[in-house]
Amino acid sequence: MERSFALVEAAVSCGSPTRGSEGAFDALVEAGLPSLFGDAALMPMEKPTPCQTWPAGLRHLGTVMEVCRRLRRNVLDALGRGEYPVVIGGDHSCAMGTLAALGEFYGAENLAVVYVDAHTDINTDQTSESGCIHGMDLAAACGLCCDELTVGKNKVNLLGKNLHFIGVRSVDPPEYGVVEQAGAHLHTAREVQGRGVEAVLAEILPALEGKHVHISFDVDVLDPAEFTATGYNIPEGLTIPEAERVLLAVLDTGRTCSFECVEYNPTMDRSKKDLNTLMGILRTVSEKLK
Ligand SMILES: [Mn+2]
Repeated sequence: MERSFALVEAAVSCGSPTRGSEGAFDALVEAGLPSLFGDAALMPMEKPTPCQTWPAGLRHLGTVMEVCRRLRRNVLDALGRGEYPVVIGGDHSCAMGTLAALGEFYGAENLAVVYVDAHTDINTDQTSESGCIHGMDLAAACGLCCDELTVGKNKVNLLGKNLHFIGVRSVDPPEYGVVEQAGAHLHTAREVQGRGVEAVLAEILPALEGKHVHISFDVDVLDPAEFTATGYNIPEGLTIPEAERVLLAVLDTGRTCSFECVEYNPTMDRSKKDLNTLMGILRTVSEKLK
Protein backbone atom coordinates (compact mmCIF):
# COMPACT_ATOMS: atom_id res chain seq x y z
CA MET A 1 0.00 0.00 0.00
CA GLU A 2 1.32 3.40 -0.91
CA ARG A 3 2.03 5.66 2.02
CA SER A 4 0.28 8.99 2.30
CA PHE A 5 1.86 11.94 4.04
CA ALA A 6 0.81 14.99 6.00
CA LEU A 7 3.07 18.05 5.85
CA VAL A 8 2.48 19.68 9.20
CA GLU A 9 3.62 23.21 10.00
CA ALA A 10 4.95 24.19 13.42
CA ALA A 11 5.02 27.98 13.18
CA VAL A 12 7.12 28.82 16.19
CA SER A 13 10.43 30.63 16.49
CA CYS A 14 10.04 32.28 19.88
CA GLY A 15 11.17 29.10 21.62
CA SER A 16 14.59 30.16 20.31
CA PRO A 17 16.45 33.50 20.48
CA THR A 18 16.20 34.04 16.70
CA ARG A 19 13.13 34.98 14.63
CA GLY A 20 12.62 33.68 11.11
CA SER A 21 12.36 29.88 11.34
CA GLU A 22 8.56 30.19 11.46
CA GLY A 23 8.85 30.93 7.71
CA ALA A 24 10.48 27.59 6.88
CA PHE A 25 7.26 25.77 6.04
CA ASP A 26 6.20 28.44 3.52
CA ALA A 27 9.68 28.53 1.97
CA LEU A 28 9.83 24.75 1.59
CA VAL A 29 6.28 24.49 0.26
CA GLU A 30 7.06 27.20 -2.29
CA ALA A 31 10.21 25.31 -3.28
CA GLY A 32 8.11 22.23 -4.05
CA LEU A 33 8.14 20.13 -0.89
CA PRO A 34 4.56 18.84 -1.39
CA SER A 35 5.49 17.35 -4.77
CA LEU A 36 8.24 15.29 -3.10
CA PHE A 37 5.68 13.68 -0.80
CA GLY A 38 3.01 12.73 -3.33
CA ASP A 39 -0.36 14.24 -2.61
CA ALA A 40 0.59 15.20 0.89
CA ALA A 41 -2.12 16.78 3.00
CA LEU A 42 -0.93 20.29 3.88
CA MET A 43 -1.56 21.30 7.47
CA PRO A 44 -0.43 24.92 7.73
CA MET A 45 -0.65 26.92 10.93
CA GLU A 46 -1.31 30.57 11.56
CA LYS A 47 1.87 32.43 12.60
CA PRO A 48 1.43 33.61 16.17
CA THR A 49 2.60 36.94 17.53
CA PRO A 50 5.02 36.04 20.34
CA CYS A 51 3.55 36.87 23.74
CA GLN A 52 5.65 39.26 25.79
CA THR A 53 5.23 37.83 29.27
CA TRP A 54 6.62 34.60 30.54
CA PRO A 55 6.03 33.06 33.93
CA ALA A 56 8.68 30.94 35.61
CA GLY A 57 11.45 32.34 33.40
CA LEU A 58 10.20 30.36 30.39
CA ARG A 59 10.52 32.71 27.43
CA HIS A 60 7.32 33.19 25.41
CA LEU A 61 5.76 30.26 27.26
CA GLY A 62 2.15 30.95 26.25
CA THR A 63 2.92 31.16 22.53
CA VAL A 64 5.19 28.15 22.47
CA MET A 65 2.62 26.02 24.27
CA GLU A 66 -0.22 27.22 22.04
CA VAL A 67 1.75 26.18 18.94
CA CYS A 68 2.64 22.85 20.54
CA ARG A 69 -0.99 22.15 21.46
CA ARG A 70 -2.13 22.87 17.90
CA LEU A 71 0.70 20.78 16.51
CA ARG A 72 -0.19 17.85 18.79
CA ARG A 73 -3.78 18.03 17.52
CA ASN A 74 -2.70 18.18 13.87
CA VAL A 75 -0.24 15.29 14.24
CA LEU A 76 -2.89 13.21 16.03
CA ASP A 77 -5.37 14.00 13.24
CA ALA A 78 -2.83 12.95 10.59
CA LEU A 79 -2.04 9.72 12.44
CA GLY A 80 -5.76 9.06 12.85
CA ARG A 81 -6.18 9.31 9.07
CA GLY A 82 -3.33 6.86 8.58
CA GLU A 83 -0.97 9.52 7.25
CA TYR A 84 2.75 9.74 7.94
CA PRO A 85 3.47 13.10 9.60
CA VAL A 86 6.31 15.22 8.23
CA VAL A 87 6.58 18.12 10.66
CA ILE A 88 8.31 21.31 9.55
CA GLY A 89 9.46 23.77 12.23
CA GLY A 90 9.99 26.30 13.43
CA ASP A 91 12.37 26.02 16.29
CA HIS A 92 12.91 22.77 18.14
CA SER A 93 10.43 23.56 20.92
CA CYS A 94 7.82 22.15 18.54
CA ALA A 95 9.14 18.66 19.30
CA MET A 96 7.11 18.85 22.52
CA GLY A 97 3.94 18.95 20.42
CA THR A 98 5.06 16.21 18.04
CA LEU A 99 6.18 13.94 20.85
CA ALA A 100 2.98 14.55 22.83
CA ALA A 101 1.03 13.24 19.83
CA LEU A 102 3.34 10.29 19.20
CA GLY A 103 3.56 9.29 22.85
CA GLU A 104 -0.19 9.39 23.15
CA PHE A 105 -0.84 7.55 19.89
CA TYR A 106 1.74 4.78 20.24
CA GLY A 107 2.39 4.74 24.01
CA ALA A 108 5.59 6.19 25.47
CA GLU A 109 7.13 2.76 26.03
CA ASN A 110 6.73 1.92 22.32
CA LEU A 111 8.33 5.09 21.01
CA ALA A 112 12.01 5.72 20.19
CA VAL A 113 13.54 8.97 18.98
CA VAL A 114 16.66 9.53 16.89
CA TYR A 115 17.59 13.14 17.56
CA VAL A 116 19.94 14.43 14.89
CA ASP A 117 21.12 17.73 16.32
CA ALA A 118 24.18 19.69 17.45
CA HIS A 119 22.42 20.09 20.80
CA THR A 120 20.83 17.79 23.34
CA ASP A 121 17.84 20.10 24.08
CA ILE A 122 17.38 18.40 27.44
CA ASN A 123 17.62 21.27 29.90
CA THR A 124 14.82 21.28 32.43
CA ASP A 125 13.08 24.48 33.48
CA GLN A 126 15.40 24.28 36.50
CA THR A 127 18.73 23.81 34.68
CA SER A 128 18.15 26.18 31.72
CA GLU A 129 20.09 29.43 31.94
CA SER A 130 18.55 31.03 28.85
CA GLY A 131 14.89 30.21 29.49
CA CYS A 132 14.59 29.30 25.78
CA ILE A 133 12.15 26.41 25.51
CA HIS A 134 13.79 25.00 22.35
CA GLY A 135 16.50 23.72 24.67
CA MET A 136 14.02 21.91 26.91
CA ASP A 137 11.76 19.94 24.56
CA LEU A 138 13.25 16.53 25.34
CA ALA A 139 13.28 17.05 29.09
CA ALA A 140 9.62 18.05 28.81
CA ALA A 141 8.77 15.01 26.66
CA CYS A 142 10.48 12.75 29.21
CA GLY A 143 8.40 14.29 32.01
CA LEU A 144 11.32 16.02 33.74
CA CYS A 145 9.93 19.58 33.60
CA CYS A 146 7.26 21.58 35.39
CA ASP A 147 3.60 21.01 34.49
CA GLU A 148 3.53 24.23 32.44
CA LEU A 149 5.61 22.38 29.83
CA THR A 150 3.21 19.45 29.47
CA VAL A 151 1.44 19.66 26.13
CA GLY A 152 -1.24 16.98 25.99
CA LYS A 153 -2.77 14.33 28.21
CA ASN A 154 0.44 12.72 29.36
CA LYS A 155 3.42 14.17 31.17
CA VAL A 156 5.71 11.38 29.96
CA ASN A 157 5.68 10.78 26.21
CA LEU A 158 9.16 9.37 25.79
CA LEU A 159 11.42 7.20 27.93
CA GLY A 160 15.00 8.42 28.08
CA LYS A 161 16.36 4.95 27.38
CA ASN A 162 14.71 5.15 23.95
CA LEU A 163 16.33 8.47 23.07
CA HIS A 164 19.37 8.45 20.76
CA PHE A 165 21.36 11.59 20.02
CA ILE A 166 23.67 11.81 17.05
CA GLY A 167 25.85 14.69 15.87
CA VAL A 168 25.96 16.49 19.21
CA ARG A 169 28.68 19.08 19.89
CA SER A 170 27.09 21.76 22.06
CA VAL A 171 25.92 20.62 25.48
CA ASP A 172 25.30 22.79 28.55
CA PRO A 173 27.10 21.35 31.58
CA PRO A 174 23.90 20.43 33.48
CA GLU A 175 22.53 18.63 30.43
CA TYR A 176 25.12 15.86 30.80
CA GLY A 177 23.53 15.03 34.13
CA VAL A 178 20.02 15.04 32.67
CA VAL A 179 21.11 12.81 29.77
CA GLU A 180 22.58 10.38 32.27
CA GLN A 181 19.62 10.53 34.64
CA ALA A 182 17.25 9.90 31.74
CA GLY A 183 19.37 7.00 30.46
CA ALA A 184 19.58 8.52 26.98
CA HIS A 185 22.29 7.59 24.48
CA LEU A 186 24.69 10.33 23.44
CA HIS A 187 26.70 10.13 20.22
CA THR A 188 28.71 13.24 19.47
CA ALA A 189 29.78 14.61 16.11
CA ARG A 190 33.33 13.91 17.21
CA GLU A 191 32.42 10.26 17.71
CA VAL A 192 30.95 10.11 14.20
CA GLN A 193 34.15 11.64 12.82
CA GLY A 194 36.42 9.39 14.88
CA ARG A 195 34.73 6.01 14.69
CA GLY A 196 32.86 6.56 11.46
CA VAL A 197 29.15 6.90 10.93
CA GLU A 198 28.59 3.17 10.39
CA ALA A 199 30.10 2.25 13.76
CA VAL A 200 27.83 4.71 15.52
CA LEU A 201 24.77 3.54 13.61
CA ALA A 202 25.62 -0.04 14.55
CA GLU A 203 24.98 0.96 18.16
CA ILE A 204 21.77 2.84 17.53
CA LEU A 205 19.92 0.71 14.99
CA PRO A 206 19.54 -2.53 17.04
CA ALA A 207 17.99 -0.50 19.87
CA LEU A 208 15.19 0.62 17.55
CA GLU A 209 13.96 -2.94 17.13
CA GLY A 210 10.29 -3.27 18.06
CA LYS A 211 9.78 0.50 18.43
CA HIS A 212 7.92 3.16 16.54
CA VAL A 213 10.74 5.52 15.61
CA HIS A 214 10.55 9.28 15.26
CA ILE A 215 13.39 11.15 13.53
CA SER A 216 13.92 14.72 14.66
CA PHE A 217 16.38 16.45 12.34
CA ASP A 218 17.76 19.85 13.31
CA VAL A 219 19.65 21.42 10.40
CA ASP A 220 22.23 22.79 12.85
CA VAL A 221 23.71 19.30 13.00
CA LEU A 222 25.31 20.14 9.65
CA ASP A 223 28.74 21.72 9.46
CA PRO A 224 28.65 25.49 8.86
CA ALA A 225 30.81 24.94 5.78
CA GLU A 226 27.72 23.32 4.23
CA PHE A 227 24.78 25.05 5.89
CA THR A 228 24.49 28.34 7.76
CA ALA A 229 20.83 29.42 7.58
CA THR A 230 20.02 28.50 11.16
CA GLY A 231 20.25 30.09 14.59
CA TYR A 232 23.51 28.44 15.65
CA ASN A 233 26.53 27.81 13.42
CA ILE A 234 28.60 25.35 15.40
CA PRO A 235 31.89 24.13 13.89
CA GLU A 236 32.87 20.51 13.35
CA GLY A 237 29.44 19.30 12.40
CA LEU A 238 28.30 16.46 10.20
CA THR A 239 28.84 16.58 6.46
CA ILE A 240 25.78 16.33 4.26
CA PRO A 241 26.65 12.74 3.25
CA GLU A 242 27.05 11.80 6.92
CA ALA A 243 23.71 13.35 7.86
CA GLU A 244 21.97 11.73 4.91
CA ARG A 245 23.51 8.38 5.80
CA VAL A 246 22.13 8.66 9.34
CA LEU A 247 18.65 9.57 8.10
CA LEU A 248 18.59 6.85 5.45
CA ALA A 249 19.87 4.14 7.78
CA VAL A 250 17.17 4.92 10.32
CA LEU A 251 14.50 5.12 7.61
CA ASP A 252 15.79 1.81 6.24
CA THR A 253 14.77 0.05 9.45
CA GLY A 254 11.22 0.47 8.19
CA ARG A 255 10.28 1.39 11.73
CA THR A 256 9.90 5.16 11.46
CA CYS A 257 6.48 6.61 12.18
CA SER A 258 7.22 10.29 11.60
CA PHE A 259 9.88 12.75 10.53
CA GLU A 260 10.56 16.27 11.73
CA CYS A 261 12.83 18.98 10.30
CA VAL A 262 13.49 22.09 12.35
CA GLU A 263 15.47 25.31 12.71
CA TYR A 264 15.90 26.24 9.04
CA ASN A 265 15.72 30.04 8.90
CA PRO A 266 14.90 31.38 5.41
CA THR A 267 15.58 34.98 6.48
CA MET A 268 19.26 34.00 6.79
CA ASP A 269 19.29 32.45 3.30
CA ARG A 270 18.78 35.24 0.78
CA SER A 271 20.54 33.30 -2.00
CA LYS A 272 18.43 30.20 -1.21
CA LYS A 273 21.57 28.09 -1.30
CA ASP A 274 20.65 26.34 1.95
CA LEU A 275 17.04 25.96 0.83
CA ASN A 276 18.33 23.98 -2.15
CA THR A 277 20.58 21.93 0.12
CA LEU A 278 17.69 21.16 2.45
CA MET A 279 15.35 20.31 -0.41
CA GLY A 280 17.99 17.85 -1.61
CA ILE A 281 18.12 16.18 1.79
CA LEU A 282 14.32 16.07 2.03
CA ARG A 283 14.12 14.63 -1.49
CA THR A 284 16.44 11.84 -0.38
CA VAL A 285 14.25 11.25 2.67
CA SER A 286 11.04 11.25 0.63
CA GLU A 287 12.39 8.77 -1.89
CA LYS A 288 13.30 6.36 0.91
CA LEU A 289 9.86 6.70 2.47
CA LYS A 290 7.81 6.15 -0.67
MN1 LIG B 1 19.98 22.34 17.65
